[in-house]
Amino acid sequence: MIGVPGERGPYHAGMSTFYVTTPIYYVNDRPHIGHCYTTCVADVAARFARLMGLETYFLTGTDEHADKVIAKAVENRLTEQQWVDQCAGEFVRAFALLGFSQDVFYRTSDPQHKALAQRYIKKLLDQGDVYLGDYVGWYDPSQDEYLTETLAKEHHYVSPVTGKSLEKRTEKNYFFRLSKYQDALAAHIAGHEEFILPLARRNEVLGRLKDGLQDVPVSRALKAGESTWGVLMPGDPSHRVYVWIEALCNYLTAVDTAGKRHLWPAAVHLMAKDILWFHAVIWPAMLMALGQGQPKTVYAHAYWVREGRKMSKSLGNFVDIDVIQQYVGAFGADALRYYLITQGPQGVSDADFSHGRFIETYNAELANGIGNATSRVGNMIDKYFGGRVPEHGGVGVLAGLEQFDWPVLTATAVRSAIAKFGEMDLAGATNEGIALVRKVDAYINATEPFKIAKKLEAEPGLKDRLGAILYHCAEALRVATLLLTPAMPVKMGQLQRTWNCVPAGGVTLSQLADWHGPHALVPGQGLTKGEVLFMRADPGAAWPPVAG
Ligand code: ME8
Repeated sequence: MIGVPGERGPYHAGMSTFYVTTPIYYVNDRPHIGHCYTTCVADVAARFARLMGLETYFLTGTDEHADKVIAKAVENRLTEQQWVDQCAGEFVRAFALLGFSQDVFYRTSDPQHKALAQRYIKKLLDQGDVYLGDYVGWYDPSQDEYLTETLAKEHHYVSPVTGKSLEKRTEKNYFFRLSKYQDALAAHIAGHEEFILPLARRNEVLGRLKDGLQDVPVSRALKAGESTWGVLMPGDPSHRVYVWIEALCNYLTAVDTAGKRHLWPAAVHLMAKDILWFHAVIWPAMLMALGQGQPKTVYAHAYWVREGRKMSKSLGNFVDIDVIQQYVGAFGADALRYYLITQGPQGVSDADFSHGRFIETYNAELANGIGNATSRVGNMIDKYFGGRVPEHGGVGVLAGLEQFDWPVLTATAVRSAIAKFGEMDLAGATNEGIALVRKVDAYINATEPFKIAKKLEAEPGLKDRLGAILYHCAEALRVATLLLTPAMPVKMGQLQRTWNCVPAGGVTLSQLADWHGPHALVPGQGLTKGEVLFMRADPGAAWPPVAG
């Protein structure tokens, strides 16, 4: 929860476009849960934004020009392009497994990106924001980046990531005049509380800014015979644009076309804390130099760790695409998406990917939660009302149940979910749907429709009350499915089809959810009970599943 006045996130009433991005991932790694997580958060945000009626554009993709790519291509006897095509394909496959709805899978080897990135750098050169100078620094070959003297010293001159020695290098380099933008950046961050989220991260960035900004190198000299893979420095083909600088440009190059320019500035750049500095300081300064608007929010989440330990290559404990495939195969993509969104490292604390926790969440909130509630209500409507939505009941039918004011309860849940979406609290927004399901459970416990049904033969007059109770349950669950759709589009779509309440296109969430509105369940319309949404999982079952 953000406790400061002002705007609290990237969404605000009155906005019409919503451009959401993930980092573009290095192609050399196989896709893993970290990449899928950020992209899942972006997907849920994009789906909420579409439900809000916003013109939404969701970008994810791959960063294909790192030096490591050249080495890997050589090692695999492929051209760079063949190698990146192959690796990018793995990301596309992983994202399809999880049902992500990106509008573009953008790749920096795309000619549009390369041409526009070069055009931006040329503009910076022409106006003196990029200049040629001498660079002496500590280079981390494993990460393809330079460390500042302070940072290199702090890490005893070895890579903070791999522990391998750093190399002291002097190079003729082009620099970006980052120092020039120090005050403007500090003012922008100070003036926009929603610019860096979560707030604790914003404070970290502000703290680091106070140490002062140095100009940053934006190119690397090519050695004789070295591959020219990447984006070359405009007017000086002996230099390649440093991959980070070029990669950041992707967010703008992707939409810097006649049909898409109106999508800029982006609503939100999503990433983990590792690359916040690039997104919250270097990129905004570049945008200032380019005369472009600032993204509304830069949101840095924390990390997934696995069973309490950092995921790393040396531990070989990544939840990688194969593991992801096992979860999707056994529980469905939506179950994994739900787990990622509600149990993931949004905010500042790391989250543990634990199989036990997955099963616990799955059973409590999906199988015994939305799955059970919809199945109970669907079965009773099928059995006692011939599969037709019952009447909602006239005055007095629900006497004694006034504390369950469903029109108010559902409207409050929707408002609160929208507010949480607005501050990028997608777990909170999704939980509003589950909280509504819990209220329906409490209502069923309080009204005991099963018991009423048993008395029907003796007291047929009770049928109106039973019908009204079930109408209220079903309608509240319909609203819950709307709030759960961004996280679980497949399962909620399945339920909406069997319940005959597939949301009409072009209608906003608030309109769809309106209890008294035209999208509410209509008495008399067919409501079939459908298949079990989420089969209960056996917590004692062997995992991973044994093949065959
Ligand atoms: O940094 N937990 O690419 P990258 C959560 N190409 N998220 C994680 C994670 C974890 N354990 N591990 C990775 C790059 N991520 C550059 C980006 S953008 C212009 C260039 C996610 O492949 C998270 O989003 O190393 C993190 O920021 C990103 O993967 C890093 O991806």
